[in-house]
Amino acid sequence: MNTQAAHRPSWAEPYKIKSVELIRMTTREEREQAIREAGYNTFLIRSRDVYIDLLTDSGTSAMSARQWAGLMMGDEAYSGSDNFYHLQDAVREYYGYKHLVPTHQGRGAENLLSQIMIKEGDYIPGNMYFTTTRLHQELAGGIFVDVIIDEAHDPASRHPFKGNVDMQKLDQLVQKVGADHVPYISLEGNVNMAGGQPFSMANLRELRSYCDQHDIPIMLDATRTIENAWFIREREEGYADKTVREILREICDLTDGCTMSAKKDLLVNIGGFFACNDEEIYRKAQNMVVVYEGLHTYGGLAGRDMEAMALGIEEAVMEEHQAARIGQVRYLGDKLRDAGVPIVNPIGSHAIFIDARKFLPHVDQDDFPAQSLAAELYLEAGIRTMERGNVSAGRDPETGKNRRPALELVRLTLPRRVYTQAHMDVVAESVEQVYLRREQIRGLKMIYEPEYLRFFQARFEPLT
Ligand code: P70
Repeated sequence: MNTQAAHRPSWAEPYKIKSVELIRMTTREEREQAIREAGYNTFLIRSRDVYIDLLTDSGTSAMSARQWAGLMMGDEAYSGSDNFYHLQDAVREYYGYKHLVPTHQGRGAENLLSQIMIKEGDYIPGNMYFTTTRLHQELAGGIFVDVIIDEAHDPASRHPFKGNVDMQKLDQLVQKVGADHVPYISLEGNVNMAGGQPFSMANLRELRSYCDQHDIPIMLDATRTIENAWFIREREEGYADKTVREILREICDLTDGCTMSAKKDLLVNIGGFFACNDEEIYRKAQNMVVVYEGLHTYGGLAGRDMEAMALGIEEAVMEEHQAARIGQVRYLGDKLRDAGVPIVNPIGSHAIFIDARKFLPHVDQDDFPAQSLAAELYLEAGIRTMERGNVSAGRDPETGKNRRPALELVRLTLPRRVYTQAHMDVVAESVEQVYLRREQIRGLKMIYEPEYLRFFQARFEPLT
């Protein structure tokens, strides 16, 4: 391995702190008022009322001094900004795709991909759904079909590659509907909704050869694929001596294009892109982006944002960065596991997922145990987390009923390069406190339900 950090047991940070942001501690009374006003939805709490913010790792990471310096290099031209070309070079070099269309964030790219490739009534297989991804597929007239391996739906399974595609499930779908009605397979790196779980290179190779036989493109959700590459290096035979950078490139070379929310792996506060190799798809994306995002050389971003993203790619593939990133998540996960708190195994890269069904077995899934637990964690210590269960899964469009997914989780998501080990200790202690009084926790009743992506704005009341 090429760096000191890669095989060292310690995960110490490869940076030092130059500037800090003050955070506020609140009283229990203040938090009670804040969560009531937020309708028991952590998305609706004001961030000034939060002590440790583990809502998401999206757009919340700390940029480096060189990225901040990069902002000053922003070439704010409407067209042909230098920063676009820098980003294009970086995407070509590290991800390997020929064509790049920037977008304001991930869902902007998902919109382009879905509108361009999906026809009414098409089926889109994927290794578990992601909320925005599936919604864009549905808005384009498609039907999402989950083809992830069964182990992914079992929080206790220790399968090292829970993000793998089940080739039989995929083949059954293709046999049933015909390859003509499968415009592409949607493959996510480090599957978010499964707990941040990777796919293996062996699985991707098998998928590639199947897709070649049936002429089905593979479109990657590259949002956390660098973290996926880390796990391949760690767990898959034959990869121990490869760099994360090499593995990332190998993954991308086995796919046909990607959507990207750069707000995660790529260490920026805003940004995303669509990238592909096919000329015709690129032309369509380039044309469509001017309708929804902006000209094809900025896609809704400022020049400075594209510069920070290009620099973020270089930092994200550094071994020592990923060692610290994943090391910190494991540190928190190990503490919780040692305290007996039920979490999803194996520990993923971006978050710890608490199994709310096991934590609150007395709360029915339609009374939203994960939502209720997230509210309790906020009340306990001002820690903000995110529900990833029945509220997030939404309703089945056919039956209109709550989907009641197998995974009913609360996500403690770690921004990159933001919190310290002492913060992790506070989080672990607070979760333990809530665990000790778990039997007193009741469910919630939904009193306002928006039509799209309801989890963002839904409001609740405690059940009495
Ligand atoms: C999160 C964020 C965003 C995301 C993702 C994957 C695997 C695409 C996107 C969309 C933000 C989020 C979004 C919806 C619900 C809750 C939270 N994930 N693919 O916190 O990208 O947000 O840039 O449009 O994880 O997990 P973008």
